[in-house]
Amino acid sequence: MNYDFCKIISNFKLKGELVSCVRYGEGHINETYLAVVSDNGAETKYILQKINKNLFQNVDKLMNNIRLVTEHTRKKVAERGGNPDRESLSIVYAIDGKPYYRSPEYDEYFRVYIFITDAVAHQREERPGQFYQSAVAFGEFANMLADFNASELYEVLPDFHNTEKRFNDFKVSLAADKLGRAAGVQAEINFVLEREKYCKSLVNLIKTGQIPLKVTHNDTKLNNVMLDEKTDKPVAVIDLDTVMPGTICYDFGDSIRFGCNTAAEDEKDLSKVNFDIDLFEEYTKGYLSALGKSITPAEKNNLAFGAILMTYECGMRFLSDYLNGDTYFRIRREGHNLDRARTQFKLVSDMEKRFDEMKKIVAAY
Ligand code: ADP
Ligand code: GN1
Ligand code: MG
Repeated sequence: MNYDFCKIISNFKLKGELVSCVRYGEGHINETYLAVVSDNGAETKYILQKINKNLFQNVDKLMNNIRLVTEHTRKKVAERGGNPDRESLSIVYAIDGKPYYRSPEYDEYFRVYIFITDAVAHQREERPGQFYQSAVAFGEFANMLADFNASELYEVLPDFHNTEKRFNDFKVSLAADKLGRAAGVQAEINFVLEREKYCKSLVNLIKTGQIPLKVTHNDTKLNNVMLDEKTDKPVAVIDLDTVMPGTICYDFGDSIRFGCNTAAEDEKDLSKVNFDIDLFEEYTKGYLSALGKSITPAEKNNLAFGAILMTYECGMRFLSDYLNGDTYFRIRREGHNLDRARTQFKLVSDMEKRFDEMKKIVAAY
């Protein structure tokens, strides 16, 4: 779809004319563009996103969450003497004052963020220490939100990390087998079914109050954090669509899932996909140092398991989407979601073998 970006941008409180607008980043959910606006020759970059309206059915409430969270983080950054436009995600408001713009022509929702300058969202660790810094970033983000009033937040995607529910959804997709794909992926299906026992444990610990609900990010991939392009120091956490009550075991686990993979999330050659325990240690060190004393013993005891669970859950979600006909995660090639599911299951197997070591590492910090 070709959009009239000049017109879309003109509905936001921005000074200048649109010079260019190109697809940007590697997110699976929204459509992200880099927009360059010129004001008398002075160029400023912005992030323009078409919000995934299939997934986010109440954009008004979604964007109200992001407004509340970013107002909070901007205030925290200002209090510590930082630059809120760079060290927090920041909304550019629409002319009508809303934190998004609904285009009547396209019946689509768009939002604009200030571009976080001189920073990179990495797909993987390129220099030693970057993964450590991402852990510090997510730990500090959790700290900033520790005094945020969670009851103000709308639960954008209910049961987002309710693995029990995800398992049931998987079984529904399997039973429907809309495209007749199940027969070709029996090994992957069995991998999921054999591990049903994983699904209940964290859900139950939350239900019984043994693990506290906190305001968490819920999508803590390495490419959802911006690191300084020169120093690799944390700049800001981005992609705040899923900020909701959750547990830090999910946040920790999802970072490990993505960041401790020696290959890409969609690598076809599984011999390249391995769980890197040194990176696990790096992240654990960074995350626990940033969280300090706020972590409870029950949370700490379940961090390593959280990594297995989030990887299993994500693999199950990719496989469900493959069975459903690729309707949720954006795919760029045939079988993309199946490739993604396979990498996740390879990582789960690796982590299962090294679970004792993982627990020892967590206990040591
Ligand atoms: P998705 O929900 O689809 O993952 P994201 O919000 O994570 O979308 O954005 C996709 C990518 O766009 C990020 O990984 C990052 O590279 C880039 N990006 C997003 N927001 C900003 C920003 N404010 N400044 C600079 N880059 C950004
Ligand atoms: C999606 O939006 P993005 O690309 O950062 C997904 C996550 C998955 C991830 C897998 C809202 O994250 O839950 O873990 O893909 N986000 C949503 O890479 O479903
Ligand atoms: Mg993202």
